Amino acid sequence: MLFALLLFVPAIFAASAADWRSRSIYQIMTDRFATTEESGGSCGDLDNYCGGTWKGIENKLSYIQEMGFTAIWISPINQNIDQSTFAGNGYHGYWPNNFDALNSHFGSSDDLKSLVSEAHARGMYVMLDVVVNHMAYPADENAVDYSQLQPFNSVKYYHEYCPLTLYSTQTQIEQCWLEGTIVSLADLRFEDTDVAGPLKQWAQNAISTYGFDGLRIDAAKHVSKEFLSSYRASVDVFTIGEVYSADIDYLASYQRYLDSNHDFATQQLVILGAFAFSGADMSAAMSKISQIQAAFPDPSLMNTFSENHDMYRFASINSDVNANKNETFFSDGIPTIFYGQEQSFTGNNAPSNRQVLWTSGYSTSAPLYSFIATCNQLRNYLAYADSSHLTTDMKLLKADKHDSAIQKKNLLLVLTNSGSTAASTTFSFESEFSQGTTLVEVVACNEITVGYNGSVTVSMQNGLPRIFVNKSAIRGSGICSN
Ligand SMILES: *[C@@H]1O[C@H](CO)[C@@H](O)[C@H](O)[C@H]1NC(C)=O
Ligand SMILES: *[C@@H]1O[C@H](CO)[C@@H](O)[C@H](O)[C@H]1NC(C)=O
Ligand SMILES: CC(=O)N[C@H]1CO[C@H](CO)[C@@H](O)[C@@H]1O
Repeated sequence: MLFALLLFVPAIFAASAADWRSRSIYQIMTDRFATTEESGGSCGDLDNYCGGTWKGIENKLSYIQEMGFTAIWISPINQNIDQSTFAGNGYHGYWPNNFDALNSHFGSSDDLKSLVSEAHARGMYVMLDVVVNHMAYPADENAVDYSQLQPFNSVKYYHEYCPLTLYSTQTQIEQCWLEGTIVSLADLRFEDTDVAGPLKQWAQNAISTYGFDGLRIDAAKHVSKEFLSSYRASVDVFTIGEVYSADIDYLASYQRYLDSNHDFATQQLVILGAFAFSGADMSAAMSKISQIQAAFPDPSLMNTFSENHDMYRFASINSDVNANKNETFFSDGIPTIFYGQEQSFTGNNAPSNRQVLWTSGYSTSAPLYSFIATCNQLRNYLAYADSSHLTTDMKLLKADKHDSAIQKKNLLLVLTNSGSTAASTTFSFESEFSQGTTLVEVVACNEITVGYNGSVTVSMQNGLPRIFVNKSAIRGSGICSN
């Protein structure tokens, strides 16, 4: 069935926000995903380099593409602090000390070009993670040797040291230094042209040299909105910002400066609220959806996710694999899965949530691998067949403590947080489909007919979601032989 995806691949050049809207993104931590030889030892120390490379990613693009993903997001590419004596190297990419050099652990410039061109040949976009807030030095703030940082090699390029302790004060958030535990994160004076200029120039060069289709801006909350907006204008590619906040209005305000932001509101209030915590109240969580839709300038461009490199893995909060099959894919935003999520990786705080994939015994027959593939296939098709699908907001039809029904145009999701061991129950509601419409249930491929005034009744069992789609809307897709 997956062959169908390849037919819908548009040509790649200067991807716009509208082009990104229909994508789904696989987030990779470059050091942890794949080695060049596609094998490699176990990683003794998750605080240090484990051996993943750009070549490794390139060699494993099929694993990602066969799950239906149409974009990847890779770790920052710059040289990071790296000392053999130092427990805590920048394997993750967020501790840059030289913007003029690539991170040689990940490979060569040619390897990176080759990864991007192979992704493009497959019709996949590549999003680059960029650091603009700070440079890193492996000592405390009094001992930073600025001459070692390139190109910002003088104290004049940095905000005067103050520890960021008051998260309620925007000036502190932007101008004080992030706590770097064992390293100093020297906070760049993004408001000065001799800092902002080179940062923009660097990004423009990276985009033109390697062909990246979008940027993910690390710690976007910690630079100013003015900087974000002029940076966005100068790079002229789609941008997703990391504005770590589940405050709906605060988060939404940033979408006026960047195309998109990670949707921490949906992640924490809706997804974790409905599915992750014991005693979760589906109805209370789902009631946030309309609030979120009203606040965001464009919910369809927000970035929906449930795990990332800084958060607890979902499976470490709720190990029930069926609870993990929920609405992430069919929210209004662009869905993103963090590498290993398809293998039900556990792990809470970093670095335990950043395990290596190659020693994990991963398999393409893992239950979430095929579930994600099905969800991607359906979303890719609906986006291709009907451009208004993605921009039609989800509508909550009904919710109680454990079950909910949500319609997004031709798609109907019936979700439960009751878990795998729950007894079978019946859930009835009125949909917006007209009486007599045939709905196909993906995965199982059975059909139901909508009753009087849109009514639908489904039985919920084993804590599994049920995903239905208007049969006429998938004609010719190959989905469930339609
Ligand atoms: C089902 O899909 C078809 C094709 O997109 C559409 O014409 C029809 O209106 C849809 N039916 C309902 C009830 O939404
Ligand atoms: C039909 O459905 C709509 C929407 O759910 C509801 O407001 C209305 O009361 C229903 N009418 C009847 C006759 O059931
Ligand atoms: C298949 C899928 O998208 N499952 C997601 C459901 O939501 C949780 C977070 O609440 C994710 O971790 C799952 O991957």
